[in-house]
Parts: sequence; structure tokens; C-alpha cells
Amino acid sequence: MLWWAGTDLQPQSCSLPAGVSSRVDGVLFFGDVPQVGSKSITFTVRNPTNKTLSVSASPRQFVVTRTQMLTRGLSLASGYSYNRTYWVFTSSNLTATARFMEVVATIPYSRFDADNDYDMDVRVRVWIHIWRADANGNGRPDPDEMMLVNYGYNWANWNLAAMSAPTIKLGSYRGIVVSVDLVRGPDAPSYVPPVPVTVTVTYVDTAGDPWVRCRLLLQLYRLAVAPRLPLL
Ligand SMILES: [Ca+2]
Ligand SMILES: [Ca+2]
Ligand SMILES: [Ca+2]
Repeated sequence: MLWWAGTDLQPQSCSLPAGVSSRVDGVLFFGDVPQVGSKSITFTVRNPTNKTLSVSASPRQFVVTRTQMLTRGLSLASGYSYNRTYWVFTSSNLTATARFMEVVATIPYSRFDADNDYDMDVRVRVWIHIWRADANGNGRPDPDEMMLVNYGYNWANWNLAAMSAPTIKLGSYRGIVVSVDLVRGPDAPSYVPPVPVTVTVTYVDTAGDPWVRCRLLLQLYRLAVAPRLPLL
């Protein structure tokens, strides 16, 4: 989860059972810190419990851990409005990433508008789903077995969809499904010969940033803490 500077950071759960780590992480986004320069922000941490809260901060940076290119050809049969292909990422082939994965699907512009008349021939669409389980046992992710995570909504020759915390969200579900559609536009011929579709999957994680030093100045607003409200 990414919060902007100035935000309130609230521990999500104050009633974790003993033995479970009670550490709650939040992320504040600074943008670029200029070389030899500094940036400072103000944010509020609220403690809804009657226990002491310790706060620490450390500099992190986003790091691309892997870029994966997938290609496939998609044609459109006469009378069909779109043609779909998909890739399944399971716990055994998904690159572990704590932060997010980004999926970009592209087709050549020369196929998006082949005759260059600004009237779209075909476009590309991308979806990310979680495949809960193969309920009907056919080895394929069927619509009623999936939950929508995100999709790209450009009417263009490329589209982007991102998914945060893919490893955690996959959990024990069957897979993460990236679906790509070749969609018929108003200027498409009745049969569209195979269009090369390129899908670039970028995995992004965070890592320590050795070039940035972080200093936290705490200002306590209230020493007396009100008793905790009963949980609803
Ligand atoms: Ca055209
Ligand atoms: Ca199925
Ligand atoms: Ca035309």
C-alpha cells in the first residue's frame, strides 16, 4: 500500500493474537530526492490502542526485479468481435514480488490502423484475474472461476494493467490469469490475419536505498490516551 505524504497512517488491526508480530508497515512516497539535497514531509500516526507504539522509518526504493516478454499471434475470424488468449501464472512460475506486477500488452501500430486513415482496425485489451480453483476440472480458467483484479481501458494499440502484492494475493488460489483480447474495430476486414501480440510483465519490488538517509522527528500531540473503544 502506498500513501502520499501528509496522510494518516493507522494500524489496521490492534487486536492481533499474542505471538503474531504486531508490526504494521506503511509506505510514504517522496518521489525523487535530489542528489545531496533533502526532502521533508509531515505525517500523522494515530495509535488507537492503550499500548505504546514505536515508530521507525527507513529509506526504500522501487526496483524492477524481472521483466518478462511473452508473445503470441491472434487472428479474428469473420463475425467475431474479439479473440482472447491468456497466460496462467501459478505459485511455481510467478516471480515472487511483494509490491506489484505490471502487464503491458502491445500490437504494432501498423495493425492498429493498417491503412492509416485514423479509423481503428483492431485494438488490444488486457485483464488480470485471480483464478480461484478449477471447479469444473477442465484445466482452464472459466469466467465463473475467476475474480477480476484489474484491466486496461485504453482504446489503443497498447494497454496496461497492474496488480499489487501478486504473491500474497495469489496465496493458495490456483493462479493469476493475464488475458489479452484482440478486439475488432470499425475498420477491420472480416477476417483479420494473425496480429503479433507482445505482453511485457514487469515485477517491481522494494529494496533498501543506501544513498538516502532518513531522519524521523517525532512530535507527540497527546500524552493522555483515551481508553480504547469497544470493537464493533
Ligand atoms: Ca484504418
Ligand atoms: Ca475450469
Ligand atoms: Ca479504412
